[in-house]
Amino acid sequence: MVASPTTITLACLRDQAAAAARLEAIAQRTSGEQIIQAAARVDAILERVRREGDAALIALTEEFDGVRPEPLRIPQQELAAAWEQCPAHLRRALELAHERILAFHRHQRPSDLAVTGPHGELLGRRWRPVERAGLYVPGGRASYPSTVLMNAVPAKVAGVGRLVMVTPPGPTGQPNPTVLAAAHLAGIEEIYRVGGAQAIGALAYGTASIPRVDVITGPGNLYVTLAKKAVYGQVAIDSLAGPSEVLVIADHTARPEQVAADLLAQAEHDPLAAAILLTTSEALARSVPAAIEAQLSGHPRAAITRAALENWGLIVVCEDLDQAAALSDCFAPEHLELLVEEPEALAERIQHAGAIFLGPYTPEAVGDYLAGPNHTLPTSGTARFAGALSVETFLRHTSLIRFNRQALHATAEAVVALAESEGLHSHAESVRQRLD
Ligand code: HSO
Ligand code: ZN
Repeated sequence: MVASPTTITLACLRDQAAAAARLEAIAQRTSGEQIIQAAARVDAILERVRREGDAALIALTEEFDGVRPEPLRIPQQELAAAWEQCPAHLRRALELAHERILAFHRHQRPSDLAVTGPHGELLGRRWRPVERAGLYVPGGRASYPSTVLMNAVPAKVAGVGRLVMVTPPGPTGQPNPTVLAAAHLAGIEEIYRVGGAQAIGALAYGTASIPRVDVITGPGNLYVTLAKKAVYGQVAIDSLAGPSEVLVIADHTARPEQVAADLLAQAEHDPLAAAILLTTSEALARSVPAAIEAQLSGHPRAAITRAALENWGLIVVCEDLDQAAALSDCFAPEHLELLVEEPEALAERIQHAGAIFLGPYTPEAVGDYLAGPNHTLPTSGTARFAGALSVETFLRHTSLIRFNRQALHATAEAVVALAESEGLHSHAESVRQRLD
């Protein structure tokens, strides 16, 4: 145990078993009683949207957001005006981010497959975009223009025909103006002022105003996430996003101020955000808490940030980088920063992470905004089986099969044998009917 010189009770562990247990508790931080209660409320909201359509959206928005969302759809000229009114330096920043995200996602377009089988038959796979996609953008504290770009760009690159965005109105009735500006830049024309579980219900079932979509993406609070989970199957969803997390692996070459800033950059998102440091340097482990404290003084989001660090902050001193990599893999972090002498070599040893940021010049923030890869990443250990939001999220593939006479004759006996073994007479007959 290394004593923390700060008011922040960053648990600082040396004991690897204790560290693993603490990491497990951090990974589980959002499961519990609260979810069961929220899920029941979400079901009631979804049912109401399904029954009452637009009337439910208007009534629920008045109830939860305190404004009547009329008109429900934001007029086109308001989107253009939001772009015009956006300060020039911010417009340039959005344009740079948009360009870079677009360029990277264009490389993601998958190729169709056309394979020739042993008898000259065609076996293929063809990608097509979904017809309609729904993009959820949160309001309030987590209303991020960058998230608009990260969701809209892959949908556009995929070639989605109709892109519908929903976002809750602020107290004035207007959503966040920079969110609207980013939507305009990304070419989104259809935006409705509705948020929460009711917005997810509208996208899943359709109402008189809002079309039913094929896939819903975008982060949201617990209600939004539970609503996405509930409508999955009716529509596809990107993932069930939990609160954000970063895990930093650092050695003696890392600068404590930079490590502190990177941990704070995650913690400032949400009181439930997690920020973890695994280090081979005891000196670093000792100096980071003070650097955190220094950067927290006068911090505009100090309350959120402190809450996150107090509950979900952790520093672990590891024997070596292998041990750090193994602990990191157990956690399967959304964001993994490698602030070590040889980041590429360490990245090779990592199995599970949403995104890996290599070396001292790659703070997570560059990936959050404009590096190019998507910032919508698997959280809460789901990096074990999931990856970033991508162009494929908005595509689906169709198999293509064309047998010729020779291929059918060559395989007929096997098909008939399999069909008969399954007791499916007409399956066998459909092949026999085609033999000479
Ligand atoms: N780190 C967040 C994304 C974000 N950061 C948006 C700033 N704005 C979750 O990956
Ligand atoms: Zn961030």
